[in-house]
Amino acid sequence: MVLRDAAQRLRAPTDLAGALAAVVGAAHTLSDPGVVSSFTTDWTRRFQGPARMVVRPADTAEVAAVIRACSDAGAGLVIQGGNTGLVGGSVPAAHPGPGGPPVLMSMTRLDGIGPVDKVASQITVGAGVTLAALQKAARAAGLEFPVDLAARDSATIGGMIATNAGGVHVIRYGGTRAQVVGVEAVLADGTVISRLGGLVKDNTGYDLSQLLVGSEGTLGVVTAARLRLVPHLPERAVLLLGLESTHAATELVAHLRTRLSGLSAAEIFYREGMELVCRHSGLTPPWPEPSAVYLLIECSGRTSPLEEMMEALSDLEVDDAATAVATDPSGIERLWAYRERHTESVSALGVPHKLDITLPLGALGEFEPAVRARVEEVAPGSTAILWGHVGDGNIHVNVVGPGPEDETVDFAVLELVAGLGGSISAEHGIGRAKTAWLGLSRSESEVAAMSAIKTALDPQGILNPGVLLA
Ligand code: 2HG
Ligand code: ZN
Repeated sequence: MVLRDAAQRLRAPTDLAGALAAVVGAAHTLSDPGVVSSFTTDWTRRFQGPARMVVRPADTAEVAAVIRACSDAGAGLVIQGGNTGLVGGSVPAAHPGPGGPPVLMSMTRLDGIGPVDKVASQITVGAGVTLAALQKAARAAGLEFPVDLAARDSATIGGMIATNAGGVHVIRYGGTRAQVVGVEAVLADGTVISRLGGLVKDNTGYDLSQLLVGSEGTLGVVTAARLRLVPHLPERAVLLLGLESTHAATELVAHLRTRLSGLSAAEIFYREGMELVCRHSGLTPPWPEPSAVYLLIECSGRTSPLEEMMEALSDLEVDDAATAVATDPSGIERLWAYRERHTESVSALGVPHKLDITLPLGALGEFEPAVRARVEEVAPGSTAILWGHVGDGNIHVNVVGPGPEDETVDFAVLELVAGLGGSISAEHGIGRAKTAWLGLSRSESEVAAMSAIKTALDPQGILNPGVLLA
């Protein structure tokens, strides 16, 4: 038995390469190291690992055949969309397990966009469709896909479903999970499950589509999705305010929630982020005197939300010298740029440790100074840049300085978060970055239940090995 396993492992790479080329075509089986390396390093550059080859299937049948071939060869399979994930979940492990490096399956060729179903306000798209392409298709029909995030031009719907991506409109519409009516997916044994019929109500047992949302490619490979659309709201107003503290920002958001019917985003960033973004992007700061905290509020509607916004502010004491408002597209883009350019600006500083966390809103005011102090304590001299979706209690703690392999600061921040009743991952997932600390946010019983589901659906452990569950 042992001898047979060993013989199979030795034979697998070449046999598997031939089998995969027969499925997807030689042109879509990539093994040139220079080409493969662009798939095997993640966006942050913190996570990378070897792959046997990259395969690029074109449709669900090819995905199923790739999975069957990998299963037969006992080879691991890493699934990748736009490679915009920030926790190493869509690149191979740095140190391959006993089965050798995995195959990396890129999903970007599954990029079909179905017609908008105006009666149901839904659309069916392939897993490899980018968020920007989906948004464009929805808008052409007077509708909108309500999830939005800065990586929209590369992030794919499959990846967003796998990670239950959040973005800037969760405060109004919920995250990706809330938009998924059903998915088509291939399970680890190559069987296909399909729930693309668009039924909004369907209580016929376990909701397998929703089980796959946020499963980070460990339970099945999503190949297509049926998605909810909402009305496109053409009128927008964006307000940028300078404030003194995180506490002041959460208080203000609490007030605005009761006053703004069109509230669609409430974002926070800080002086160090504003200065970094302006330095990196050549933007001019919104006002001369830097503020400690910046709060960006967006409202949208069929008619201009500006009046409602101004009225909501009228009974508050806001500093006019630290206030900017925009209602025209270029002004709105300019104000959003201060917020959206944080990720790229931080990456220009170095390889960041990205700690995407969420806290009960009432704890954010205490957390912000505490986390800065904790980072300085365990990684003196490093740079901490904080920003996030304040309306959701979601802060992105980015630390530049410690080496990519040094996890001291990661643990220190996540431990602090857990102690305050928060979660170690808000919207980016666990990936490879946080598997060691899953127990800070999930009980032993929960991890055991998750492992049982994984074993039932993927007994060989071939799908995204090492991601989410160690
Ligand atoms: C954002 O909200 C994204 O900007 C990325 O979730 C966060 O780069 C990050 O840490
Ligand atoms: Zn975010």
